[in-house]
Amino acid sequence: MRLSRSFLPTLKENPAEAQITSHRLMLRAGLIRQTSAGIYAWLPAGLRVLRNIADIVRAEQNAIGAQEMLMPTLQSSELWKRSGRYDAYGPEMLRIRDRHERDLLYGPTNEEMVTDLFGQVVKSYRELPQVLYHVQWKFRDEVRPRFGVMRGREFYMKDAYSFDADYDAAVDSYRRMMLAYLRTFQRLGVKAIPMVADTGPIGGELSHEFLVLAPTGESGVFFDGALEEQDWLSEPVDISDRASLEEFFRRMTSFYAATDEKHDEAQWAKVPVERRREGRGIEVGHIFHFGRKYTESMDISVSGPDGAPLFPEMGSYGIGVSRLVAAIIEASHDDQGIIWPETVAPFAAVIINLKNGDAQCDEICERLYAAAPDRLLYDDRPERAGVKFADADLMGHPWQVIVGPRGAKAGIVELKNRRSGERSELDIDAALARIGAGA
Ligand code: 5CA
Repeated sequence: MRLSRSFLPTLKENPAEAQITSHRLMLRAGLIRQTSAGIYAWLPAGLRVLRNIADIVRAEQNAIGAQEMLMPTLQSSELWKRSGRYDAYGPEMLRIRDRHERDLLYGPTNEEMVTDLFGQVVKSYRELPQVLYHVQWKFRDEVRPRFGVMRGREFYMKDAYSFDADYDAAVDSYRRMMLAYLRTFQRLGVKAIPMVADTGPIGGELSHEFLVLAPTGESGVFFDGALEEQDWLSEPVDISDRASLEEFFRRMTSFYAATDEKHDEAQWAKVPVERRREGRGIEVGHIFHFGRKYTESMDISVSGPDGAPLFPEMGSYGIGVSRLVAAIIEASHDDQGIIWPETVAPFAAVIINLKNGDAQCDEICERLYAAAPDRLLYDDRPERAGVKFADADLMGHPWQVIVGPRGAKAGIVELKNRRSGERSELDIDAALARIGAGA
């Protein structure tokens, strides 16, 4: 993308309405704009980040055998009356009436709809397990939407639902999902700590929240620092083997981690002092096992081994995709701006032309840009170098390729790493190779 022609409105000043760093930086870096309270438009750079996150989430869901589908945002009130949640959900649910006076709602979550669809399709226990997911907009009419997309009214969520024949198989599904979550967050470049949680209005008995540490987090958290050091991507788990899943889960839950609601001083005292981590956390994911709550209340069964109706055991598994954009920024920024992890960055690098109109600078920039126009941002604006540097730091591209007249003569560019600040001088091909845009 050429910055001179892009819809990428950076701001020099801090917007008055933003109280926390991520909200300020998302507005200043031109990622989002508010369109009404708690509702945001995603501008081109913001949408790229949102998509990158969703794609990593999808890859790890697919890796454990979950199947992607897409359910609509609007749901019939009838579905929710069947589970008994239509009234129970209260004023957070946005209720809508169509021209035929039928009651609809904008989905805050999809347990009812997915259970109904499952019931229409799956008839025998032999077809289990089934794990279905979608990545879709949700609406919750929060009393106090705040902190930008961190607590929005409309937000983007990945929600998955598992259906199993019995409790043990449902626990296997839960553990597979736990592994997928740990791998997802690691790939996103955030340390999200799994903590035992309350199940709230979703219901159920087994539940974990995933929290990213940040001073503006809404929950107090206590955990064993060893959890931050684990490499879940190389954890040897055979996801088709119950004993292997159990061993993984035992190891993971052997480290202490709890939110303030579930904190236990006696257990905490057993964590070595130098490994105790205390702070605040942002919830970026939440997984639940709730058994037959929906299959029974909605009367959805399959035929069991003995021919009798079998009500599948369910779990649901959410990741706040739009909230993650903010959470990643809370965890990865400095005074100059955002520092994107390479896996989610909107652009792999920005090319900074220090002297627009200089034949050699222009030529080298064009050559660099042509290598991967879809993944590079070319700052071709007729601005001062200082403005370009400040915007590059603000937007947080992992690499800056700086092209000035002196180096250009010799075919050399300067490469700056946003995170480490390290600079090196390289020829064009070496620079492209380093930023992952080489031939
Ligand atoms: N049905 C279950 C799991 S699929 C469910 O809805 N879980 S949840 O309520 O915990 O939401 C899942 C995730 O969505 C949360 O962990 C959080 O990251 C995100 N989320 C929830 N409410 C909001 C909100 N108002 N703004 C942004 N993200 C939100």
